[in-house]
Amino acid sequence: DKCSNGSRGALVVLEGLDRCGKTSQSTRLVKKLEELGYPAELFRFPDRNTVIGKMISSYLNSDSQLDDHTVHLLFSANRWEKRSLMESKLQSGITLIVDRYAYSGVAFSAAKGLDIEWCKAPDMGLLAPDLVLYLDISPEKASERGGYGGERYEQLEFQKKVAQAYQVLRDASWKIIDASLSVEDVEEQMRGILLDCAKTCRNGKSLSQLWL
Ligand code: NYM
Repeated sequence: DKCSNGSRGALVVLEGLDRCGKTSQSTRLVKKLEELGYPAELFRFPDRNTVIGKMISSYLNSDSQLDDHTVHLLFSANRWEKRSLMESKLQSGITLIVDRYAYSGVAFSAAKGLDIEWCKAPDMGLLAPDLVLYLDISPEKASERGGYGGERYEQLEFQKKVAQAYQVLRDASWKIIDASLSVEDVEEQMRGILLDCAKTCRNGKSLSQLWL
């Protein structure tokens, strides 16, 4: 068993605009890791299965209205309610592929005009990712992909603002993936980077905290 020597899994986050392909790529990466002998699981935020997640889901479907700050804090709380579970999975040797994380929280709220520092504050102290993969696609191209599903935020003008907020947020450690290519070619760009990261974590890199 991979965990018997105490080595941990990697925390890998996929970020990007709506319709950038994160969800199908996350599923593929979990399968690929498993094939290569790295136990892996998929997490996604928002996690709509919790009580808080159901409030978020209702807001996204426009079944409820919430103040921008309120919903921002709900998204953050939804990550906090998974923090200890994520930590124990990582410590037991499981690599987590996470479809959206705190960066989505900041980018989408900043796109509404909220202050970036205010947006970051509630997520400080969450587990810091070992790797952030940014699936880069133009808002125009993303909007052409099978159309948007009609949820809140799925509009071209808003997505342009989200893209700008991600630009402000990203740092040199992020890996920028060309997400305009085929599913196979997008995965190909990520595979090597992902395996390097999984190896580094297995070899004892320690977990750290976000934005502290
Ligand atoms: N979203 C997601 C936020 O606004 N803040 C967050 O913290 C997170 C995690 O929710 N348009 C937005 C981005 C998406 C929407 O996500 C639902 P998904 O990946 O479509 O289920």
